[in-house]
Amino acid sequence: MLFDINKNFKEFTNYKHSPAHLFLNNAYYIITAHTLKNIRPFYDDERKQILLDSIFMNFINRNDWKMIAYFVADNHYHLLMNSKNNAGKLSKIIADIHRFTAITINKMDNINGRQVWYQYWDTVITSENSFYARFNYIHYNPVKHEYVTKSEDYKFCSYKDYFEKDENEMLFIKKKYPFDKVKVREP
Ligand code: NI
Repeated sequence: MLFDINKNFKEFTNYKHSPAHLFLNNAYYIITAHTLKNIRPFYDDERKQILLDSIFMNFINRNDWKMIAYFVADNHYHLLMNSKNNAGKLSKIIADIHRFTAITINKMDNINGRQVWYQYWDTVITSENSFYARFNYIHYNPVKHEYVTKSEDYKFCSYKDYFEKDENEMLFIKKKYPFDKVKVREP
């Protein structure tokens, strides 16, 4: 399998009676954020790249999270990540990404003070099935949102990288862990 994930799920079960929004180090998070209703600020490749770069810069370079899967669209993104030792910084990281990208995009489009982002949601993943179902769900997003007919053709999604590395394993995972019952917030 692609990831050695069992240890982390075991760690999570030790905490299962804790409040729902406790931040868990070395846990897998699915994170979704979308923009204010009816606006599509990241409407071209240049703008999507700014958002994706900011996600990588803030989560990975500045706070050492690990990226598992990502999808970036005109008006939302989904991430599957490991928090490593910086789970408590999640809301600060997101705030930094959203502040920077809003200012940058508004400047490019000459729109003063527009609110770009609406909200974000995070969920800790608690089982291997759930992990891979969400992994598949994120990777179906380029097709789901009608950007392309094959996910490997979409530039702003991690699927193409996995597909290039091991097409057969990706198809195996897709078959083994169906994502049709996965509930992820969508705009
Ligand atoms: Ni989506």
